[in-house]
Amino acid sequence: MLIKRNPNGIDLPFGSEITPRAMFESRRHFIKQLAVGSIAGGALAEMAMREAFAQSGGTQKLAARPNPGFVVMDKPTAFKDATTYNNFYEFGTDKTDPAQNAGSLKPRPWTVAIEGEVKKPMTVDLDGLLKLAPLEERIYRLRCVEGWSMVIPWIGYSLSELIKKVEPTGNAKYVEFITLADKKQMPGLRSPVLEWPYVEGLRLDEANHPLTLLTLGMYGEVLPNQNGAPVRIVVPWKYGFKSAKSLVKIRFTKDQPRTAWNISAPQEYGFFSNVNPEVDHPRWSQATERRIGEDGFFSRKRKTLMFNGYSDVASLYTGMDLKKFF
Ligand SMILES: Nc1nc2c(c(=O)[nH]1)N[C@H]1C(S)=C(S)[C@@H](COP(=O)(O)O)O[C@H]1N2
Ligand SMILES: [Mo]
Repeated sequence: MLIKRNPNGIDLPFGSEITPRAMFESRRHFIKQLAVGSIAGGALAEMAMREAFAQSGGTQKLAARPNPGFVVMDKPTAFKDATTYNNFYEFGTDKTDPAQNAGSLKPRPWTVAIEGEVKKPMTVDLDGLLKLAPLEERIYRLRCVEGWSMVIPWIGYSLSELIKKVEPTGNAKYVEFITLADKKQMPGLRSPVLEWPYVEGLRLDEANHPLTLLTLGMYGEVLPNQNGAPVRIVVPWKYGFKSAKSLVKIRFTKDQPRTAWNISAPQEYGFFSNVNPEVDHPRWSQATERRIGEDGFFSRKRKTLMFNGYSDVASLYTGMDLKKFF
């Protein structure tokens, strides 16, 4: 694997579309402007935030071909909202914690081990993942079980592309997603809010559904740390907690994997976790949702849609009682 180190100390993949020089120049310009006092308060806050993202690696461009077959028509959430209102308990449980604390995550070098019930287990590094299949931009809704949602232009490719490379055996029925748990990089691990590492899982047919996205970027850039750098899963018809961030291992199994939220509160978070306005969470209704960025006094709540609007997936669940398998 070839790695170049740019002037800002961020590791860059060789040959990717990055202009460290321009980034460096604009930072110098920013510092000069600061010195002569020509930046107003609001702009300053905005630039300071961009600066923080630059340091966390979040401004590396990532080219992708838009895939119009996987685009919702809703207006995308502002980048600022999508990167400052997050759930990533490894960095704290407040919505603003991940943006504040995830600077300590080192997304390079990084490897993902693929193992278990497969004929061709492999360990792949980030450049390997970036080259495994053509990168696509897809605009997906993501709805958190807490009752808020976002619309994000993700970059990645169907997880099925990776699955076919490792050739699951006839025993493989489920896929387990295991994420990084490193106390040195993740201050939230000191708290026992969840069992670490954060683990999620899908049935193999769900994992192979074309919507299930192996995700390496968003908004034309690599994933910001707080959004699950350098690689996560996005399963748009399921509650957000299924979309595990900062993946280090993908394991194919015979049995249904234990999952972090199911372990912590099985009566509240089932294995399937399909978005379903008809099945309430024991402590609140799931009928409506708040779109992040539309939180004004007059903004109405949106109706939550079955499978988050991705009705094509219904065929995965024919004959199943979705009230029982919530
Ligand atoms: N490793 C890890 N992945 C995670 C979480 C987490 O705490 N740790 N939170 C989940 C939850 S509850 C949601 S709603 C989404 C939020 O993703 P986003 O912040 O990128 O929008 O990430 C999911 N993936
Ligand atoms: Mo969530």
